[in-house]
Amino acid sequence: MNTLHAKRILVLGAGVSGAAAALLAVSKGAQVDLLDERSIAQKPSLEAAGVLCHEDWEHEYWHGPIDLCVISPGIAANSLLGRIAAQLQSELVLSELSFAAHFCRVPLLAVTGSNGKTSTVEMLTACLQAVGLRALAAGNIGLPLSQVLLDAAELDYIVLEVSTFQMEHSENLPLHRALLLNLSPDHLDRHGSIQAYYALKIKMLEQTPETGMIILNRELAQWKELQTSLRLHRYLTFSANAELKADFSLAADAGALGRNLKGSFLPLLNCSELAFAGLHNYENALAVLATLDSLELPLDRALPALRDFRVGRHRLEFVAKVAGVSYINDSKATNVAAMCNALTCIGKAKGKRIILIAGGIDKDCRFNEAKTALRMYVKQVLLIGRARQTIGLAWQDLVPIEKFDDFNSALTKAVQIALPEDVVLLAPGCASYDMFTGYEQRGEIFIEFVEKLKRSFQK
Ligand code: UMA
Repeated sequence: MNTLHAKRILVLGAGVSGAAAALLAVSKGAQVDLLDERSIAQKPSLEAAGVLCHEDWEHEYWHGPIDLCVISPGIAANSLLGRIAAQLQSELVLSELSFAAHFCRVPLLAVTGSNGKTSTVEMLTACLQAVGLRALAAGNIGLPLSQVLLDAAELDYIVLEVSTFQMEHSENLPLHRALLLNLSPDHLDRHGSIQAYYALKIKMLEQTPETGMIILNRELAQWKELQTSLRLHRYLTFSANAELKADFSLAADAGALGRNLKGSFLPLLNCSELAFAGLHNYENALAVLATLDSLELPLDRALPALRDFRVGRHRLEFVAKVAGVSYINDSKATNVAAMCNALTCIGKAKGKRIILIAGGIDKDCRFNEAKTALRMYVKQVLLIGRARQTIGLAWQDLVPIEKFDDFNSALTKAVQIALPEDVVLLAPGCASYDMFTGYEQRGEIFIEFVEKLKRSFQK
């Protein structure tokens, strides 16, 4: 599929993915129709490039010949545009990722998992650049692969963050490396069941050509659903659990990251040298080391980039200490597993001193799974958002709980009840779209509130 000359392509969704896919298709000679249920922000530039834009689309069908339908990741099967795709033969429908990947000649290093994808993609990209390679982070991180191809920069590697939304209509992804970080329930509202969600994660490994290689969490290496992929591919493992003796591992005393070779542990980096903490972050760094090793790159040249790496905003971000209380923003914790990581990471250092602000849109996650971490580390829970009743019921016998109609009231309450040495932690375990434009806005409002509080104490 190097040219699409005179092919009719229907693109569903005109966000960043759909707009870039439409332009890519036009650049390959296709006639492109682009549909969106809302107005199309980039309509003038898209039409100038030859894309036929259909905004405010409200029909459940599309008449007209189609050679291919490219679907944006945000379009669920049960949505209006999703139903248009469902009426087509399944082999005619491709994800934006899969569509773009067919034209990509740069080796793709794909990262998936329930948590830590963005940090790992950023770490891996930084390490490749430190080794002197031209690497770019793309995919679910915010830059669609179609856009990377349109920009046509000279690259040695593209590091792709891959979501299950993107995998729904992906076929034959030509991946050079496929990394599976971890698996825990998420996005069940979209995929319907844990099995369906895990299957989409595993699909990324299954689609990797046999010439590619898999890098996976040692804890997943026994999963029966993964055995076919592991039989067909070479693979390396990593784990923060030293007992599992993964290829890349944390030391038994948790003081270093290193590799297990012929029964011996060879340290590569001391944890005290790293600018980030938390077992989940160490595990991401181990996944990066394993990937670099699989590419036969000199690890010693990548280590400075790992040492200096800082995890992005809204991820266990220390905001300030005010009146002896630490305020930590982990707005990116949008599922229960990420929330538990945050509780464990802070709780291990501080004990049962956390005032947890949680809630938002429940993605059918299992709030019961946070029970142990709550009992051990949380003294009070302040709940917000649409899921506050559901979460309240799941946790009612474990910790004192209070529910709030708005974020500001919950934050004000946290300040009132926090004692010196306590930690006020925003780790919602839920999506944010019921009250905010995204997890970024939720985190920014938290930070603004804490900074204002800090200033009021300085007066
Ligand atoms: N639209 C419809 N009908 C629908 C759904 C969407 O018409 O039923 C239209 C919207 O009006 C809008 C467009 O489709 O104009 C949006 O398309 P999209 O939701 O696919 O979003 P994009 O802007 O293309 O961004 C997508 C990813 N979005 C989603 O998966 C929801 C971005 O991930 C990704 O960064 C980007 O492609 C580049 O690859 C975001 C995300 O939230 C950050 N991802 C989820 C997550 O990380 O949890 C999976």
